[in-house]
Order: sequence, then C-alpha cells, then structure tokens
Amino acid sequence: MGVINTTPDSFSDGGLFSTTDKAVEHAKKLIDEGADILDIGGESTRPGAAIVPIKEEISRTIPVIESIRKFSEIPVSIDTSKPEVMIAAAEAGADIINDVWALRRDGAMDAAASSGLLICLMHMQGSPESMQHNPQYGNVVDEVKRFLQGRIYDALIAGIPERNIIIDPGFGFGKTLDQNLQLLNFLSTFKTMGYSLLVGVSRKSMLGLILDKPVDQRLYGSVSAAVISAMSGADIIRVHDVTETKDAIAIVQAIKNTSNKN
Ligand code: 9MG
Repeated sequence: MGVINTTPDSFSDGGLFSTTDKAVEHAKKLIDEGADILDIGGESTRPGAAIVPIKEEISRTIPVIESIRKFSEIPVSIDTSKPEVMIAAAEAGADIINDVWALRRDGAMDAAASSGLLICLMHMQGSPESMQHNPQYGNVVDEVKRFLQGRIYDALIAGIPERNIIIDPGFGFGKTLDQNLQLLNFLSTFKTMGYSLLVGVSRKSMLGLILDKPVDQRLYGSVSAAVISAMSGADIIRVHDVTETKDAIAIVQAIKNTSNKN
C-alpha cells in the first residue's frame, strides 16, 4: 500500500504533494513502482497535527481519487475518520476505508457499513493530539487485541461483512518505542484473529528513536520493519518507499513459497 498525502503538513513529504496534480503524479509513480493499493489521506494523523474541516478534506482527496479512476483500476483506500469523506470517497470509486479511529467517530460506522467497502480497523490509544503523552498499558499486545475484537464485534453488528474487515495494531498511535517493539515482536498473534492484517511502520518515529535518524534517513529501517512484518504474516504493508519495499517483500515471498513445499 503506497501512501499519498494530500496534506500540506504531511510529516514525510513536507507538503510536496499538496495539490491534486502533484498527488496524481505521485499516484502514477507509485503504480509504476508496483504499488498494489494507494492510500489517499487529506488530514495528517501525526501527533499534534491540525484538524482539517470536512469540506477541505473532501476537496483535497476526492479529486485525486476521481483522477486516478480515469486511468487505473488500482484499489484505492481513503484514509479518513469522517463519515462525509467516506461516503464521497465511495462515490468517487474508492475500495477501502482506512480509519485510524476504527469507526468510533459519530456516524462513521453507519457510513462504512452502507458504503460496502473494505474497512481497516486500527488501534489507537487516545487521540492524535494527545496519544504520545505517556501511553499506558498492562500488556500492550493483549489490550490491542481486545480493542480490535471489540471494534470487529461492533462492525459485524452494524452489518459489515467479516470478509470486508482488515485489522491493524496501529504502530505509533499511542505507543512508546517499547510498546511498538512488543507489538512487532508478537505481530503473528494478530493473524490468529482470522482477518487480513495491515501494518504501517514506514518512516515512523519508532524507527527514528532506534536509529537516531530524521525522517528522511529511515529508508533502511522502514524496509527492515516491512520485512519483519511480512515474515510475521502482514498482508498489507503501508509504505512511502514502494520500489525498495517491493524488492524486499519479494525475497520474503520467495522464502515463504519454498518453505510451503516442505
Ligand atoms: C494513516 N495512517 C498512518 N499510519 C497508519 C498505520 O500505521 N496504519 C493505518 N491503517 N493507517 C495509518
């Protein structure tokens, strides 16, 4: 899954792709590099990021989805928590709703259910404004799993079919470095829940803390974390650097195919 940020305050591209044309150009580049899914976001979810009004988020993201649909059938994911944006994205041809709030915002569950789209339910402790202020868990793996089980239950009750649900432990969303590492170390246990598993670690501060490197120097760390995720069973890996990650994942897939024969 290749990331396309249409936010001027995006943490990783410095606002480089804030206009529709630049975002669509970036989409073409990621498709050429071999992306299997594009994730389009109009509101940054990094800690402390500004809240974007509904109209503004729609005007950033929907023209990008409409343009992509004119030249590609690639599955498109809308990174949003707002029901109005979910509905507009579905009408524009999106395939997946990627909601870091896991449909906890007013109206989001109903909007997602009526859209018929796939839905990624992600764990987050707190909110993007406050989530990195001393996150606390007893057992982070157990608590994230329990949260996701609760969100799955609510989604099923709302009429979202089981096959449309994707889960995500939410790396960096209300977690310390140690808590993130525990989740990565025990990632395979999330596969036992029986849903497709999405992981996003690309360029995140957990890598910066380990490497002591700024965001533009986290490529090798990001690819390493993607490999670990794929080895642990991740089905979808959300990344900024598609070419490099695809190569690395091809090695993982080759190894998995070999071991399956024994
Ligand atoms: C939007 N976004 C930023 N990081 C993410 C992650 O780790 N997972 C998902 N699903 N979305 C993310």
